[in-house]
Amino acid sequence: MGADHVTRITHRISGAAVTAVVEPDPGRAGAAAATATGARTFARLEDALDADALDAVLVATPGRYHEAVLLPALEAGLPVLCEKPLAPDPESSWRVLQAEQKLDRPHIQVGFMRRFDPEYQALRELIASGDAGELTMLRCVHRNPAVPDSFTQQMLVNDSVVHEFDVVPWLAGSDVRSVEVKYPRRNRLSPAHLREPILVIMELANGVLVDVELNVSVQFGYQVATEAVFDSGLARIGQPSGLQTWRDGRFSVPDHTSFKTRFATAFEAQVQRWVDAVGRGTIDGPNAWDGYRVALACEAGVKALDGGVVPVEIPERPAFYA
Ligand code: ISE
Repeated sequence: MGADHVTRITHRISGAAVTAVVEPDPGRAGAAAATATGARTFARLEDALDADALDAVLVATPGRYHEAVLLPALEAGLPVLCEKPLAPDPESSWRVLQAEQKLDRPHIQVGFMRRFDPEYQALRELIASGDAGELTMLRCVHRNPAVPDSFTQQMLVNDSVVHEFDVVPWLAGSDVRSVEVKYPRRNRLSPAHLREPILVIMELANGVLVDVELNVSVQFGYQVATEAVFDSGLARIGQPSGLQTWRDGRFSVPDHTSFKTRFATAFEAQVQRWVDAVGRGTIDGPNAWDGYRVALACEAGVKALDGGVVPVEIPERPAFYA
């Protein structure tokens, strides 16, 4: 993701340039910096801060390293776009919130890029308009072609369903109240240590019921789609689209094979709006409080992998994030 963002900022985003790549592996740092003219490389964020080499930070390390870079970035008073998750658990996310609240205003935007996807935005508008009546259910699918061996059972929730834990409350205008996980028959093509697919069931505070099929070994492609069920209608987003062809007795429509293309528009809009917001001294997207709420839902989701319906209790939002 880091290298991807360097290319994006260098070639497609206006109003920002990559001035420093912070990466402990010198080979990877050099390769990423080579795509951005004039970018310097540093092994540690602290070194880049000492060299006064940046005025905003995009964090794309694995989630377990986020706190270690967010804290010095906040101490330096820099605006941050932090890839999801904010931090891997509610405790570390809370520490980040505490550090941020020493500043005059929120400085962290969290990279839940689905909120910038035009189809998700259209669905949210339809739900809010009430034109199809009240929303009753959301039926979500989240399918990856394959995952590396390093992908753990907990990552099904913390790395993948984490997106639904953000975008579902944003769509439905209501928080997650409980999480349950059901296991269908295992996919024999899953890595040996994974038990998946899983069916995640969320109950929202407003009574909307949500199911998410999370399936990370489907082989054929990358699909993220949602069907919204209303009193008087249905809406669907994320279906395969593009050039339809009829050839050799077959009808076909292209589908994605990676989140990088499925959400290309969303990633670009997210980074451009963050850059524009930094220019105005603000953020423009999900904040650290959203990241914290998602961390609470993920914690419940990980517990639910072992069975039962696990409640999610969200404390009152600090006025700082109003
Ligand atoms: C990955 O880290 C992402 O963020 C993708 O959006 C998600 O679909 C995938 O499951 C994750 O592993």
